[in-house]
Amino acid sequence: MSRLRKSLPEGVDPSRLPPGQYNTRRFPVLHVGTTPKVKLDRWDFKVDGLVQNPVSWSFEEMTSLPRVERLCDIHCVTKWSKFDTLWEGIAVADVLSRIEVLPQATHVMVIAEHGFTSNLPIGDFDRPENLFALRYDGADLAPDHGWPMRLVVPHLYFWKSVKWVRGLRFMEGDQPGFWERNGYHMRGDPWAEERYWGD
Ligand SMILES: Nc1nc2c(c(=O)[nH]1)N[C@H]1C(S)=C(S)[C@@H](COP(=O)(O)O)O[C@H]1N2
Ligand SMILES: [Mo]
Repeated sequence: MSRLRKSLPEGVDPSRLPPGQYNTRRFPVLHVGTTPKVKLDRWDFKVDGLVQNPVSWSFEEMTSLPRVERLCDIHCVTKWSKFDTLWEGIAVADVLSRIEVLPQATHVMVIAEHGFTSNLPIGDFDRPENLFALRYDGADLAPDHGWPMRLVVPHLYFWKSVKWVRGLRFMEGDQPGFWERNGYHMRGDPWAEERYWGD
């Protein structure tokens, strides 16, 4: 039996593991800076840039949107992957249905507490499996994993899944976010091993 096979949970299809990744059952915590102390009564979710109707939603408004569940595999650029992670939250598609994005917008900057950012092409952002997660594995998100809300974009490396998310800015053309300015790839497709600049 190959090493790759042995590192996978029983019965998991090895084709689910992208090149250069290993499987873990743990849930490592990775971020720059400290975990923000979020106050829900001062929390808002702002959408601006190239939109017809900039919005600012309170936590109550945001969390009154319909809930969805998603089961997905996640892949970190530091080479761990985790299978069958269960999230509950608000579908990105549902948020987008309430915003009129202008036709010239091509990318979105996802904005978090402490000014953390990550950039995505709109085509990677507007996918049915993406969600703004409020809960993981049946419980509210842990503060370290992004409480009260994080983005989950399972088909790209996990640094695009912005924790403590607070807003979106729609842009014409691409701009690097925090990790993308510091050596990470602009897109981050794990299946193409788009890890760092020049990959
Ligand atoms: N706000 C914020 N979100 C972030 C980060 C960060 O530094 N700040 N790091 C990213 C990186 S590099 C990874 S690998 C994942 C880790 O998520 P986890 O700690 O829940 O495993 O969060 C991503 N989201
Ligand atoms: Mo990461």
